[in-house]
Amino acid sequence: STPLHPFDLVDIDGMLSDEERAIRDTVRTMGERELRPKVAEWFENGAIPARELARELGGLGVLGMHLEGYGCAGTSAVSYGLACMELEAVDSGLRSLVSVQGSLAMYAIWKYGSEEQKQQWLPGMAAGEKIGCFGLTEPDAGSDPGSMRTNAKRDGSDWILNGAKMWITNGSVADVAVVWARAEDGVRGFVVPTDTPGFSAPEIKRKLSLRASVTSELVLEDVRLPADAMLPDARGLSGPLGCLNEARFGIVFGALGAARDCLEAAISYAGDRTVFERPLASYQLTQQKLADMALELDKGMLLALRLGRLKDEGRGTPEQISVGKLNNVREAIQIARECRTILGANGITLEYPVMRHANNLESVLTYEGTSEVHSLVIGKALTGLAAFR
Ligand code: TGC
Ligand code: FAD
Repeated sequence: STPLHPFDLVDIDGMLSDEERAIRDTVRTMGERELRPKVAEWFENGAIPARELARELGGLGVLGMHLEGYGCAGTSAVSYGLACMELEAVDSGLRSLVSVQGSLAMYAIWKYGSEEQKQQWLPGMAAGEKIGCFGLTEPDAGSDPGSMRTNAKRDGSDWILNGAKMWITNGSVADVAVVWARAEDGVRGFVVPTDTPGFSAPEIKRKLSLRASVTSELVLEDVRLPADAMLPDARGLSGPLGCLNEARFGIVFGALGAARDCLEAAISYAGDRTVFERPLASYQLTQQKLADMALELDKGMLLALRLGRLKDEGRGTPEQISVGKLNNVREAIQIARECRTILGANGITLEYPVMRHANNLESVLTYEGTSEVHSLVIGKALTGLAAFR
C-alpha cells in the first residue's frame, strides 16, 4: 500500500484538481527556491525588499489571482487558498503582502470601483508594479471599525480626508491606499494615490511578529482628492467587510501552511535528535504530540477545502469563513507552539522556522478579525443574539 504522507494522512491531495495541484506546486517551488533562503534574514532585520518581492509575486501570477479580468488570472478560490498556504509555509508576512494586495486593495477596486479606477490600478497591481494597502483600522477603532473617526468632507466637488489609520500592511511601500472614511452618508471608500499632498505613512518598528512584512500608520492631513476618487459601489461598513471575507478566506488556508511547515521541521528534528540514547521521535509522548498535530492539520485542510468549494459555487457565507478563520488560526498557533517544545532550545532560534511562525501567528490571530470577534460572529449565528456591544 502507498505509505501515508505525514502531512496528508487522508489523501486530501486526491480531492484537488490537476490545475489546483499544479498551481500549488508552482507556488511551492518558487517559495522554496526564491523566498525561503532569504526569509529568516528579512525577519531578523525587520525589512523586506517589498518592490522586488511584489514584482516577483506578480510574475508568479498570485496577485489578485482569483479576480477576473484586468490582468488577473481568474483562478478558483481553492487555487487561491492553496497559493496562500504555500506562501505562508514560508512566512505569514509574504502571504500578508499577497492578501492585502489581492484580496483587500485590488478586490475593493475590482468589486466597488468605477471602470476608470479599475483600468488605472488593477493591471499594474496584478503585475506587482504598483503596491496597494487597505486602511480600515484606526488607533482607537480595530474590532469595531464602525467607530472610525477618519472623515471625508466635500469641498466643492472635491473630497478632503482627515484622520489616521493604524497597523496597515504595505502602508509605507504602497503606491495606492484604499482608505475607508466617514462621509455624510456613512462609511465610504477612497482610492488615494500615496503621493497626494497631506498623505504620509510612517512605518511601525519594533514588532516581534510579522517582521518580514511592512506595517505602517497612515496619516491623512487635509488630503484633497477629486470627486472620482470615491469607490462608487461601496456604501456603509458592508463595503470593507466584504473585502475582509476575501482575505479571511485566504488565511483559512494560509495559517495551515505555517502549521505544516512547523510540523515538518518537528518531525525531521525528532528523527535526528537523540535523547536518553534514542531518537526523540521514538518516544510515545513525542508521537502523541505529532499524531495530534497531524489530525488538526488534516481536519483544518478538510474545512478549508470545504469552504473553498462553497466559495467556488458562490455559496460561502461570512459566518462560515469565521468558522474557518477561528479554527485554523487557533489550531495553527497551537501546532507552532507544540512543535517549538519538540525542538527544545533550538526551537527558539531563527535557524528553524518554528518560533518565527509561532510569533507571526500571533498577528494572524489578531488581524482580519480577532479570535474573539469570530467567536462572537459564530455565537450570533447560533443564537440570533449579537454580543459585540
Ligand atoms: P454589523 O452591524 O454587524 O454590520 C455592519 C454592516 O456590515 C455587514 N456585514 C458584512 N458584510 C459583508 N461581510 C461581512 N463579513 C459582514 N459582517 C457584517 C452587515 O450586514 C451590515 O450591513 P448593513 O447593510 O446592514 O449596514 O457591524 P458591527 O458594527 O456590529 O460589527 C460587527 C463585526 C464586529 C463583526 C465587524 O465589524 C468585524 O468584523 N470586526 C473586525 C474588524 C476586522 O476584521 N478588521 C480587519 C482590518 S483589515 C486587516 O486586518 C488586514 S490584515 C491583512 C494581512 O496583513 O494579511
Ligand atoms: P481591539 O479591537 O482593541 O481588541 C483588543 C482585545 O479586545 C482583543 O482581544 C479583542 O478580541 C477584544 N475584544 C474586542 N471586542 C470585544 C468584544 N466585543 N468582546 C470581547 N472581547 C473583545 N488593519 C487594517 O485595516 N489594514 C491592515 O492592512 C492591517 N494589517 C495589520 C497587520 C498586523 C501585523 C496587525 C497586527 C494588525 C493589522 N491590522 C490591519 C489591524 C487589525 O485588523 C486589528 O489589530 C484587529 O482588527 C484588532 O483591532 P485592535 O488591535 O484595535 O484590538
